[in-house]
Amino acid sequence: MNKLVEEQIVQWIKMVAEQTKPQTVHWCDGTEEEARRLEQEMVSRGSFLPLNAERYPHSFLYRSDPSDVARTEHLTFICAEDAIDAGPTNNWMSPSDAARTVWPLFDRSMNGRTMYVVPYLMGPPGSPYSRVGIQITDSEYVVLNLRVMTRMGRVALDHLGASTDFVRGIHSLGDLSPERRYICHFPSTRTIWSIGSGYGGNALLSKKCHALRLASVQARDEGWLAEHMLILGLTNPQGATHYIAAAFPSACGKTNLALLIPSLPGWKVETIGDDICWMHPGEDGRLWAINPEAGMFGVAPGTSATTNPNAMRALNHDAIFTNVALRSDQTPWWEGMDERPGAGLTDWRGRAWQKESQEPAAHPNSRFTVPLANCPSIGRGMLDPRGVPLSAILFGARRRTLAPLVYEAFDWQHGVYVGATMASETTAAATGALGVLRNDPMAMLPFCGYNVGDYFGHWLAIGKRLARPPRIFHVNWFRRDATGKYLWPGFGENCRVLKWVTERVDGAREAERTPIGFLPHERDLDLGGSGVFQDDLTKLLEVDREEWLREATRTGTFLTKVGPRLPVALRAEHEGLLRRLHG
Ligand code: SAT
Ligand code: MN
Repeated sequence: MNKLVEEQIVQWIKMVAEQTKPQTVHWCDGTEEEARRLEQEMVSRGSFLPLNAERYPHSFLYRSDPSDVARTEHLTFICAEDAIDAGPTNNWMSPSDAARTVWPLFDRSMNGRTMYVVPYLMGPPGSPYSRVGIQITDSEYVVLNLRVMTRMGRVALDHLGASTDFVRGIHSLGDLSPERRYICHFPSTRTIWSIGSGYGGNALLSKKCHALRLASVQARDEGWLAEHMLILGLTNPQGATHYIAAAFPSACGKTNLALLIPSLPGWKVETIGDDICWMHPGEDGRLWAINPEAGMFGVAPGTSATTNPNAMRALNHDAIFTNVALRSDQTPWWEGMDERPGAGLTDWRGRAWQKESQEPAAHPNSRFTVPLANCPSIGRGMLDPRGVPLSAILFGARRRTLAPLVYEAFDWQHGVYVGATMASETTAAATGALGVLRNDPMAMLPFCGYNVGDYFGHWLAIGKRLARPPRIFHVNWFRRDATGKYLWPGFGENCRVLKWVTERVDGAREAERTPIGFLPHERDLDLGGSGVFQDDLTKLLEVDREEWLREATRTGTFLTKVGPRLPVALRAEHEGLLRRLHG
């Protein structure tokens, strides 16, 4: 960082301090000593509970305010100058309205607290694709989480060099009242204001606010893509590796897929990222991906030694747990963990848990924060400044009906249509009703920082620059039968689908052409030892024309809502699907 850049940063910090009036200002260096000191402060204040030091060394439980446990999409705004640039899927607030109504909430909001200045780097050090942000916050919990999720301190300022191109994030807990909670994004000044929440995606501004909402705008301007995707490497028994990126809405199994241990002998998965992916067209005509993050902020419930052994190994040391339950031996517990909770369980709010209470002991959106370096499956590609070249992109939804286990798009343009029109059932990752089907284009509905019609156009434009584009697939692990039973076992068995995906990429498998795309021949999905019945596989690969026609009507309504900026090519894809379904 040079002198001029430093001056700019200091000026900005002074301006924020004048508004928020903290007791002191502390520049975070990201060191071990600094983290230990903050942890001790949290422990002595009672905000951090040290966990059983033998079973969970150097790990803590944090309980958030019970009204602050998930992202609040209705309080999240894109503050573009013109409403049309936020588009039909975002809440819009004009920058002047934000200045009038939101900025005053920061007035004295840090009174009596320390203001932390957190420089962070998104992406591998030394990568031309990495970006810097500086987050101001008055929450020690946020600082400690950012230290896991990003590369924090000196490394970020060094990366900045003589550039002032960094994202400015201002975060304050305020009074934590949902009435005075706002998460505002200003694309033109690359600035974020977040007040009234200490929860993950609302408060760790590096994550959704920077690496998705603002980065998506930057990516549009500069010719790349910022996506809500995991990245994994899949190596077959012959030793050939394919990299795959996969978009799923929040709490639909990205972390489980990214850390998968294949049930098929001889296959291996390495983890590059579990939530966010920045992709750049390379000179070789391929699409190259980096993970901007350094840690995982994973959903705890459902994580177990059976469903995700790598996660269980990653989270039993140096972890922060948020809103999980606590056993009497000071170990964390959540629904879906294989181990029994035993007597004397304390629920996520800190109350004695009653078995009869019907309420879950851990909050359904409870989380673990751990460095990706903890993860046994971590891949070396995660640190490669060039990223990893993608062979395939998966779009995944949570659908109890309709969507088959897997199908492949005809080409890039059709794949963009498949991603753009995906719909998924809502989860506990955001406040609001659960299990409601909604369109969630590319799993970016809550995270695309600009007009979604322009976003689709940008995807189409990127495809034109790729001589060797990744193939695009749609997957659904969540299909159920009439009794509600899941038809597919998921987790480690998902490698059987990934295997077919890579075989398609290698040109080693024929497929069946259907109106919605290419489906596997039943014989080509290797089911040996999976326990899946042939009947169920038939159902999993079924394309019901009537059902798809009803879906197409729903999709048509969504495309109309996208409005005048919907690319004509996607309208044409829609017409094409209708013709094929009628044909
Ligand atoms: O809370 S986060 O937004 O970071 C997690 C998620 O919802 O994907
Ligand atoms: Mn996510």
